[in-house]
Amino acid sequence: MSSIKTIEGGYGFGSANYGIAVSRFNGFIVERLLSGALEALQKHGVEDREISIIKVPGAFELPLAVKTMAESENYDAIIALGAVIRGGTAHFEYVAGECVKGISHVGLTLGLPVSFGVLTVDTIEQAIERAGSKAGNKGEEAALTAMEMLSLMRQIKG
Ligand code: INI
Repeated sequence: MSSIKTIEGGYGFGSANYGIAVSRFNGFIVERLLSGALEALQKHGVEDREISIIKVPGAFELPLAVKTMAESENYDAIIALGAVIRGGTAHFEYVAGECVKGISHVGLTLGLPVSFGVLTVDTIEQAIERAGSKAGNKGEEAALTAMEMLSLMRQIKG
């Protein structure tokens, strides 16, 4: 058997505070992502008191909210949820682009897991598919990723 050490994250590893930043734009989709994220956290033993939900107007506002949450040091991991739908906006590229860039920047510069549960799709149908029907629930995936990355970072730091 190999003696090489392998470190991999997992779920259900002890207490942690999760902040979920949620955009209200396209709320009928984003609420489904939020339900998926909450179910995933609760399924793995996260208590309600360990979860805070922060609402912002749209996906463009998510980076500032996520940055402020990270700087507050009140959260061990942050999950960003939103839906940018090309069919519904002429400035899709700008909103989606700034959102992705800003959110990833926060995770890298402030050194905590920030998972990206923001749909960037062409149509409402595609958004529905990714919000709990045919193509899974991206909110659930983002929550699982946040837990896994937090567990991984705690192990790496030792
Ligand atoms: N915000 C979204 O979250 N999704 C969208 O699809 C969207 N569209 O279609 O424009 C959207 N726009 C609002 C934007 O996020 C900001 O709230 C707004 O520009 C004010 O800064």
